[in-house]
Amino acid sequence: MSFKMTDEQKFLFDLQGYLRVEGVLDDETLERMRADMDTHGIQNPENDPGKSRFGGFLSWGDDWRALIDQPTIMPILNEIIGARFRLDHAYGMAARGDVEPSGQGMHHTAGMFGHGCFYVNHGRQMHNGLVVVSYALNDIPAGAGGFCCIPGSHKALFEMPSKYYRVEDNPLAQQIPMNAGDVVIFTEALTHGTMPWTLKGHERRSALLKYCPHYMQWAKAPMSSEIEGLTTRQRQILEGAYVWQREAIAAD
Ligand SMILES: O=C(O)CCC(=O)C(=O)O
Repeated sequence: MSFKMTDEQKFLFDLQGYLRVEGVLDDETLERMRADMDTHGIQNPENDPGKSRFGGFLSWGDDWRALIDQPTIMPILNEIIGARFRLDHAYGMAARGDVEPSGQGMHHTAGMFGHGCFYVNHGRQMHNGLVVVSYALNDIPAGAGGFCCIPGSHKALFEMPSKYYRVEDNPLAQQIPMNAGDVVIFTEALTHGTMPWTLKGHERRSALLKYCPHYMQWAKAPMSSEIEGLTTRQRQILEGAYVWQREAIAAD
């Protein structure tokens, strides 16, 4: 990789289980991507995380495919997953506040090693199972809802009492505000969920790309790498899980 995750980013990701990176996508790109969502009929989404998901966006154009190997994010994936990271699956989330509010309960904990959710350190090297890169395509103001987590829970050693799995009335759950164009990267080992979206007339619009080590597959099947317009490197990142003679992802 041509540039590296900074020491401060490493400290924060290790400490919190997530990292916010500001200003990854510029305004013109965001404008085009939101227009693509409108063109593809991502309208009137429900405020239910299960029903507000959309897929297929890697076929929508270069702006979307560029998320696969986004230059600011690649060095971070390289550090926290390893040089042979792969994209396992991807979906978008859209939510409105003028329909029945509904959140998605907290899920996953540090102890789920066998399920692909893990966070461990060997010396000063972090290792992760599934890692989520979530792009805010619209502003996510403080208190609006959306992604929330219990910072530091990816290292919890003891079983979490069930009351801390609630997204509401949970003193440990923190919503993570973001500006359009910011990214939050988090390990799935972090206890996290979705707070109900409360803003009327302003949608949550996010794209979530989920990566994992080259030896692991989370989804039932790998994503198709037969999508038109993919670069050689993007195709490589979409390859299925295998180990023998797996090549490292090139920086450029
Ligand atoms: O972004 C969100 O609202 C939460 C996403 C989530 O729960 C997940 O990626 O597993």
